Amino acid sequence: MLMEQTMRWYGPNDPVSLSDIRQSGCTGVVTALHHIPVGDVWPLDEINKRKSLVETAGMTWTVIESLPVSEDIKKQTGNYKLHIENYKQSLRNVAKCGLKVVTYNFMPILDWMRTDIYYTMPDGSKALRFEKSAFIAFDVFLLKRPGAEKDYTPEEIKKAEMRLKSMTDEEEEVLYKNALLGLPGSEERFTPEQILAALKTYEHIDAAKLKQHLFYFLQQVVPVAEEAGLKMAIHPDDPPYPLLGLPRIVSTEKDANELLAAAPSPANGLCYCTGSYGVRADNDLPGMVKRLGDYIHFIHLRSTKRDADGNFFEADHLDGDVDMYAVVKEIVQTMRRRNVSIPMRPDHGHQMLDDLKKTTYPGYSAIGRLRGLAELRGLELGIFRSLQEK
Ligand code: DNO
Repeated sequence: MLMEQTMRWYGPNDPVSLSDIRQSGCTGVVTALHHIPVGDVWPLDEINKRKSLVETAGMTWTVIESLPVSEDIKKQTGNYKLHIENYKQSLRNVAKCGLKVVTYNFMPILDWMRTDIYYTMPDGSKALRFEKSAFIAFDVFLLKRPGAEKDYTPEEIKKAEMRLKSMTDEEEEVLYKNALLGLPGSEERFTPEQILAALKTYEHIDAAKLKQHLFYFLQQVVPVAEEAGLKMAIHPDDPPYPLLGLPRIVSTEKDANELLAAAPSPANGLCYCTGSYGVRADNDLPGMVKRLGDYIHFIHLRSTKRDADGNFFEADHLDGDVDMYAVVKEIVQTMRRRNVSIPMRPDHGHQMLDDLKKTTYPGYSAIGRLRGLAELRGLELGIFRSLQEK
């Protein structure tokens, strides 16, 4: 059994069409109702509408990414009880429409964070990159987050200051914009005032507290998911460490084990993202598949390349620090043992060829993802066949 090949589709406004996704060899589509406000119930008719768009294009809506968790739920403030009830209802609704896997994350305020979304690779394609000094420059000197200096060493701050001085006004503006990019699927950016105000609301929430909130959320929603026959798949933090003073609690194998233990159920599982977990050298990626394989319900394959200064960029899918051969081999063995096909998507891709002229969601141009998918597909088939022959 091979992984089910899917790609993310941001919906009818996505410049990458369903037909593009189908031509790349996918049988499944990963999408979400980005237009429904976070915290509201996903109505049956909206879910069915999206489902039939995907089916008319000859594919299946395999995974929801994401059914987002509201800030109130993460902080246990305001309307969080109502939002949890709404989340349960959304779960029942998506299950009624025949969906099976629900991805979400528990990252406060921000989802992924990069300082550069057009980092030029030696071959001329563009990649996403996180540059530590640029990020510190943003945090300390542009955003001027109160207390930010405490999170860095004096050397780091000095370096960030020099980095900022080396930037043209235009580069500074671009850094500012990238760092304030909103959630995936939205074209909105936070204003500095909004982000500072949002950060303030987390002042009293440390990692231990945020974990309690996640565990409470899971204890509430997982039984509903289980009863409805769904699998929940939590996406890890990207990058997998605290940012802007915010706690991040899904960054390591230990974190994953804890959240699984907090609400034991076949419905409580993981979205295994090699690009996110892989930014930490202390995450043993193939080992995580081996040990957590029973709980992996969705897979994002992508590789990053780190350097000694804490920077990383998104490498080609089979390049970088992720040992993709070892990871895919473990996945093939896990699926064989479990007798299931786990949905996979090539996560991100370089902007390349014709796509360099187009505007797409950062990381989600068609051709770069197609290249990644094609390479991963070949790698998997090679491993699968050679294991069969043994
Ligand atoms: C990045 C994505 C994440 C992911 C969410 C899931 O491109 O992998 O933004 O969709 O964190 O909730």
